[in-house]
Amino acid sequence: MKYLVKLIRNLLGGLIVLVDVVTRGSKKKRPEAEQLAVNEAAKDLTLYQFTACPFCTKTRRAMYKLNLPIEKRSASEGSPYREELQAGGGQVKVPCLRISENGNVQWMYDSKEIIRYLESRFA
Ligand SMILES: N[C@@H](CCC(=O)N[C@@H](CS)C(=O)NCC(=O)O)C(=O)O
Repeated sequence: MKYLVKLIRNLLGGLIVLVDVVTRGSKKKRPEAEQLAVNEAAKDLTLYQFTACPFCTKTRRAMYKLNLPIEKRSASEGSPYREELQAGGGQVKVPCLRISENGNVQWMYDSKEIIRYLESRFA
């Protein structure tokens, strides 16, 4: 039963990912120098995520639309990044955005809050 629930969850997650890829449209276009600055700023951000999580898909979609090359780290069972997320952020919940700014690190949970933050900074 547990495996069936997991299978259905992964199938639904895969479907959401597929629909997202097909419908997400185009990326934000910026002048080259501006995009280079954005790419540089994105180096201080890391997204901890699951591939088939709808909240993560929504967050990745916003990142794609804003043309943000943010590193993604899988927090799935067995991944070393799962422990990193637990140790740094305090809980294994995704999506979580790790923000490193002037030597300070913030772990932002909740897709809505993450998207609001990215839009306020990069839209
Ligand atoms: N309100 C949160 C919900 C996030 C959430 O429920 N994430 C699930 C995955 S879809 C999670 O991390 N669950 C913990 C786990 O599966 O270990 C958001 O919008 O980001």
